[in-house]
Amino acid sequence: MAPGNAPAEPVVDVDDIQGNILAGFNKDHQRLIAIVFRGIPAAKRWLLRVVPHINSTREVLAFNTLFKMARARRGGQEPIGLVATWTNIAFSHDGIAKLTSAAIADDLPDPSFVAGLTKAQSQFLGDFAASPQDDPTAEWVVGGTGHIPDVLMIVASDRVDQLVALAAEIIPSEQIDGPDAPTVVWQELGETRTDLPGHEHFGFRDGVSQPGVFGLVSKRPKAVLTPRFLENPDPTTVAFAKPGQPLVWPGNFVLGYPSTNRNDGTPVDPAPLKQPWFRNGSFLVFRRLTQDVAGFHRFLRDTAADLAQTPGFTGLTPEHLGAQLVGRWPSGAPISRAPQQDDTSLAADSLANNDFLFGSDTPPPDYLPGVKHAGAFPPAMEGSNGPICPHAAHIFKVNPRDLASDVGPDFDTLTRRVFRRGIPFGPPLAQDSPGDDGVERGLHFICYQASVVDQFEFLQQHWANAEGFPATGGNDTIIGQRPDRKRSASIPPIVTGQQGAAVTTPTQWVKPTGGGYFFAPSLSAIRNVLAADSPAPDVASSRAVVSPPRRPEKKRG
Ligand code: N7H
Repeated sequence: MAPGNAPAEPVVDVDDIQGNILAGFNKDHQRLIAIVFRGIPAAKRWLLRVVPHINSTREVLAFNTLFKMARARRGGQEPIGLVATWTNIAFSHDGIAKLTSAAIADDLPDPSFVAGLTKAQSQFLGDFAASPQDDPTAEWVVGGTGHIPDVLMIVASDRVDQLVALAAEIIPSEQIDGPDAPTVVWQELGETRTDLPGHEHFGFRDGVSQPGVFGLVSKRPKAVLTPRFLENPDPTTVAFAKPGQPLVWPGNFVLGYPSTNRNDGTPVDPAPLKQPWFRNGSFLVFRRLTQDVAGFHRFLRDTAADLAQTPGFTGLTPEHLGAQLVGRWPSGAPISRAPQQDDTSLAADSLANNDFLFGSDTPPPDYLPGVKHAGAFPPAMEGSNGPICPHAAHIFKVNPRDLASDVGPDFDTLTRRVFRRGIPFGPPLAQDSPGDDGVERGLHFICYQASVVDQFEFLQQHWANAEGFPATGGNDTIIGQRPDRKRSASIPPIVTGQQGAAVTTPTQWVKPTGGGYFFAPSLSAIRNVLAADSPAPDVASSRAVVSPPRRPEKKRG
């Protein structure tokens, strides 16, 4: 975008926004803790005790920058001893209603958050139940009907011992917070795979594609939140931070900032918030998704063996079919740039592994002066040789990139982007396992957005579940859900000039087994509104109730 034409980027309040939203903890160990309030005064006392531990965007950004610098100087080796342990917190509608009032909680600008991830909302997402009348959340381990937690806490660390120590200090305790202290109703540790770090249980690298955000971390014009590597000379097209990483206005992730116009990408002023303290908050969607790893790989083996007998798919391997269903190879290399086989060097290059378009050939990136880049990989030729990536592939279904979707141009797709902060749970299935080992495993899917309705729910219900949206080509066979559980995907041939094929899955390998909709408020909102007005301890306790002294708060801009 030419400097003269570029709209001014807002200063984002990185001291007030929780750190996992825009910066991302990105830790190897992450525990989710669901909490229910009993007495409200005790809940507020506990919250006040926890506030100093909740990490801001500035803290997480600073650590992530330091870590990347140290790792780069060591040729990619992880710096020893540079560890951090973080916490963030989010509240369900019920949790906010209890700490304020039902009317105030109803003021939050998202009907699905207000409704909660209840039976009706879960049915809307296509979650499976034995019959249409049954409640799909009935068997959930967390968040099912009648069991919605008030709080979801995230404690994440590079070291599990430090995670355990911090969690022990900050979870509610009757000794510290009084006999009516909130109760932990569920908790579970997510961990990066030790056998394949950074990969989810099906074997694919995760966390490769995240949006960039317009915005500054201070009034200095070059202090950008998302580092910039590219020139953006044409203000009428989507602007990119890195190749394939579009810039989205911060109001699509955090309340109270300009958001992206779905027709032309220009910034739209934020709608007035009914409560000023909603500013700097973000909606968190949590889905505990169990994965049938053996079932997925059995399907790939059987289907690839069948298809390999046909002229369009001669030599098709299970790995190649998996790459077509995801849109990336296990390493993370996009099939649009590596159509025939995995390319681990391409996958490892963060300036190349997202540099692909679906609607046209991808032009060479226009780097800013001084940016070092390898750039020796073949470009994606989806325009001339495509479609290479099936339109049913998971990464196409949830982000059709430059290709206009059923609801609008590429600018509209920007408004659907979310920040994903998930991590696997459960042990990996042994590579040589002949079948399922009966152990539960899956993904703690977490994403942040400014609208659950227009972002997470839209991606899941309108695109992933559908056969014909965002473009014709079938269902998302990874996360799409249908009442009969069968999903179909059209796969382009891997042999030029031959026919493609349609594959149909017999079952659903990813199943929701828990979850909820939450609001991650700003630090000042937690301290000054949600934890405020704590009266003296409600119930006499034999031990002193430790409550930090209250100090007058500075007003934030
Ligand atoms: Fe997905 N997988 O292993 O196949 N996802 N996902 N996801 N996902 C992505 O780009 C996976 C789920 C998105 O910008 C990759 O990080 C699995 C839900 C989005 O190109 C892989 C599960 C939703 C993207 C997976 C799961 C999304 C994305 C590629 C469940 C939202 C970015 C690596 C168990 C409704 C797309 C990467 C882009 C990428 C997998 C869930 C959304 C490998 C196994 C529920 C927006």
